[in-house]
Amino acid sequence: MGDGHDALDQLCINTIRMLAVDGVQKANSGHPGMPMGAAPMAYVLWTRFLRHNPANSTWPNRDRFVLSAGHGSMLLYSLLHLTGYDLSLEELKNFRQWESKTPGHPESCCAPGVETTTGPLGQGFANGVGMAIAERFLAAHFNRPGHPIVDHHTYAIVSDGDLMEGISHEAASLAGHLRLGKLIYLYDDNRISIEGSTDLAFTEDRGARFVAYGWHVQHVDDGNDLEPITQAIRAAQEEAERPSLIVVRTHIGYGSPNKQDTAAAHGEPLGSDEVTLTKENLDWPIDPTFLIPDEALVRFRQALQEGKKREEEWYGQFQSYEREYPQLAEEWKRAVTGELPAGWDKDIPIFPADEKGMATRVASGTVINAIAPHLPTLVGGSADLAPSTKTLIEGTGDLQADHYGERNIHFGVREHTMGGILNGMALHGGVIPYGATFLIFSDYMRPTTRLAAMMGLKVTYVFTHDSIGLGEDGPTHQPIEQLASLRAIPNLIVIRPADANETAEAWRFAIEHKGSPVALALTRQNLPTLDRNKYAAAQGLSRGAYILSDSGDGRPEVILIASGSEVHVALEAAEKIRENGTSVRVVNMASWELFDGQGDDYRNEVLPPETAARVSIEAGVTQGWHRYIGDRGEAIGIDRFGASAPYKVLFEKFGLTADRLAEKALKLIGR
Ligand SMILES: Cc1ncc(C[n+]2csc(CCOP(=O)(O)OP(=O)(O)O)c2C)c(N)n1
Repeated sequence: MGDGHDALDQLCINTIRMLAVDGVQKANSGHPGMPMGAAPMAYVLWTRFLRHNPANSTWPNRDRFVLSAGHGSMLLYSLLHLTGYDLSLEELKNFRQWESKTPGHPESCCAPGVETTTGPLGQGFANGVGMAIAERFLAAHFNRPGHPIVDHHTYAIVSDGDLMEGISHEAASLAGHLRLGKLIYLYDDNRISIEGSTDLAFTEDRGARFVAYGWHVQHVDDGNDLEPITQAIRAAQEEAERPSLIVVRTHIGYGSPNKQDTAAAHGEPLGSDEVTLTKENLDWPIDPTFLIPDEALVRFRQALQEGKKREEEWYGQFQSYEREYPQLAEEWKRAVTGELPAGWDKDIPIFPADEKGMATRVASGTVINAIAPHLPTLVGGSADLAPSTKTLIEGTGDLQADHYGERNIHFGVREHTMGGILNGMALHGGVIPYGATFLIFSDYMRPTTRLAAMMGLKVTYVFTHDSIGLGEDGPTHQPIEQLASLRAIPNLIVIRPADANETAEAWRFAIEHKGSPVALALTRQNLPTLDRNKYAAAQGLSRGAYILSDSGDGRPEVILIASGSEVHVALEAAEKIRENGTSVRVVNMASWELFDGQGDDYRNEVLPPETAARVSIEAGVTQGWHRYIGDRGEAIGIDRFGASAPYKVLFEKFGLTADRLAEKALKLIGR
């Protein structure tokens, strides 16, 4: 053991280890090995560096800590309990049990101090990069000379699995490019994953890879030696220009005589015999379990006093900032609470009726630029498709190293990490993040979208080129099953507007909404801008589905239900059906999720149960539409991959035409 490693340190480290061992043993499932090996670095970080206040886990200028290797959750839970967060020892004993605050993997919902939900490897890595970007942006935007009100580090513990996953490669590349000097990752280099040694599949020089990405890389050869870990973190803090990776050689299951350095320590309890041997080996009492020696607790709980002092100091700084810059301070408070400034939407245009119309992606670009001046923390970008997704904010530059206060982020061709970064930005708070790509490539970011939904994050996705309507690029680029697959994600709101004014309403909703991400599906091709004197107002979109056009006495014989570009096909079909003397209703179903959230009365008003003759039309798989059209309904869609041809030809060939829709509808009612 090196300098700076006294008996109390050892006691504290073993306390973390044994809480993890006992927690996993009691739950009879979990991952003891990672916490046992990583306990010393976690201890050093949490007791010597991390600036946090366990009594207020939402203090905005706290350092962020991400346990990217979420399977080692007992490490985080132990640290949270020991340093005085509102997470009782009972909760640690309830690890992995129903309604405990200590689920199998850390979830942002549950215990204070869990900054993000991790478990799918690599996600936490990307989230940390997003947090660090948000920190730099907010610092550039709000700090004034002598008033660094935003000034914190983002730390993570990352594992072999994290570094194997592609998302971390993408995130590391961008973090290096952006020179995120306040990002400090400790790599738990234990060289074991589930199938055994990392030599089976992971043999590149990891450190060299990060050097090539532009990171500052240090090595600590003995993960039990506190002094070199301390020095490395200090050096990482001093490095302002590059993100830091500290490669710490550790031993999975450290202290377990038969399981240390083996995959057996990774994902199952040590077993009661081995727990006993381990405790003997580390000179730890076998009973009681969940033992926290008083001296260790006193040491850890110093975090409460230190945290209180730090937060008070910060608050003092903030008050003087507020005196000097009252307006900015107001803006800051709004940004961190997520409150919108009055009149933020006042410049959203009303698009005049126009047969030629515009693509909804173009309308979206116009709306972004109408709201951006009023929403100074609206920040976003695209995965190298901004000219196509129309997501650039005009009048502001590119967010780059040394220009962190600009609002256009270039994520590069890195959809997966874009999603993870957006999540990290939303988790950090203070910013309103959005990201854009083609709808087809939402597949590349699905794991991050799922986590955004799970965490209820306010993130907006701009997914353009939303159907075969993109034309000649062909089946690789034409979304077919993507709408259905996004709709399958719980707590994700998907909106597919039918014209420019609905696009404006969709953005209005996305900006005002809290508690779930919103995905906008937008067209490449022009769509007519509907005449709202003839058709119902675009505000109906906020209810998910609304009656756009109706004939007769409000008791239609047949209902056409459509989304996005196919709404126009439905309107044309309705004209044909009416010529026949049949009463027909066109329901614009822009968002299933919003419609499903309406009361029975409204839903029955829009889709009266007595009208069983219903036809849906959407340029994607028909899966799911029967929920709205019922057993007797017909769904028109595309249950195959697309094709390369001009888009009008494709709509014709795939049968997404007004004639076919009218014919099907009439046939349903026997005409
Ligand atoms: C994306 C993803 N794929 C697979 C898994 C399943 N899994 C959990 S831990 C793990 C191996 C992790 O090895 P490592 O990161 O080195 O953790 P350690 O063995 O050090 O605990 C795998 C494959 C996962 N959690 N996430």
